[in-house]
Amino acid sequence: MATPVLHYHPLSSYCHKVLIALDVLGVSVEKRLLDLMDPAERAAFLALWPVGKMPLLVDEGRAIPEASVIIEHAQRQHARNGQALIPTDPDAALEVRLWDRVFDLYVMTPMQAFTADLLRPEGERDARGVDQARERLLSTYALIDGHLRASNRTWVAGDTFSLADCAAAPALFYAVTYVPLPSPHAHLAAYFDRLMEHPAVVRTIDQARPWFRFYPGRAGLAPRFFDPAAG
Ligand SMILES: N[C@@H](CCC(=O)N[C@@H](CS)C(=O)NCC(=O)O)C(=O)O
Repeated sequence: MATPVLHYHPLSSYCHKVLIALDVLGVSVEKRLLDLMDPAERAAFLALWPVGKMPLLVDEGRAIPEASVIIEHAQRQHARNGQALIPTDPDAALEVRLWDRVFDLYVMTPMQAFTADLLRPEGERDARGVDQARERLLSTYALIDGHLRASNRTWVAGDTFSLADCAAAPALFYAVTYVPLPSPHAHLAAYFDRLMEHPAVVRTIDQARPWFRFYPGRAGLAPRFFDPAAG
C-alpha cells in the first residue's frame, strides 16, 4: 500500500485540523507543501480538486477533499493504534459531527473572513463583513462557553478527544488573534488552554512556527506561540 499524500500548507487552519487528527490516529502521510500562489501548482491542484481548497489527501490514486472527510477516511482505512476520533455509537457520533460543524461554519468561516480582509488592498476592505464576522465569533464563543459549562466536559463532544476538538483547536487558535475570548467565558478559556496543551496540537503548532511571520493576523498571536520559552 502506497503512503497517502497530503497536499497542505503549514499555516492553513484546515490543514492543522487534519494534521492533529493524523497525529492522534498514528497515520503517516507524505506531506506535500502546496503553494497556491504559484500558477503551475495551482493549475495542477485544481485538476485534482476543482474547488481548489486544501487539505487534499490522495490515497491510492483517489483524491479525498474536505478536512472532516479526510479524517473519517484516515480513521477507517489507516488507523491501527486503537484511537478513534469519530465514535462508533451513532448518537455520540452525531454529537461529534454537530460540534465539528459548529467550529467549521461558525468559528473557522468568520475567522477566515478576517484573514481575507487583511489580504485585500486597502481600498477594497470590507468593514461590514468584518463586523459581521466579529459578531458571529462572539455569539459562537458564548454558545461554546455555555455548552461547556452545562455539560462539564473535558472535550467539546464528550470525555474523549474527537474530530470536533481537531476542528476546535485551529479554529480557536486563529480566531482569538482577531477576536480575543471575552473574560467572562471561563469555560471556553479553560478549554482553549486544554486544546493548546494537547500533544498533537503542540506538534502541529510547532511545525507551523517558522511560518507565523507570514500569517496576516500575526499582530494578535500571543508571544508564547512565536516562542514557547516566552511562556
Ligand atoms: N471546507 C474545506 C475548507 C478548506 C479551506 O478553507 N482551506 C483554505 C486554507 S485553510 C484554502 O485552501 N484556501 C485557499 C484558497 O481559498 O484559495 C475543508 O473543510 O477542508
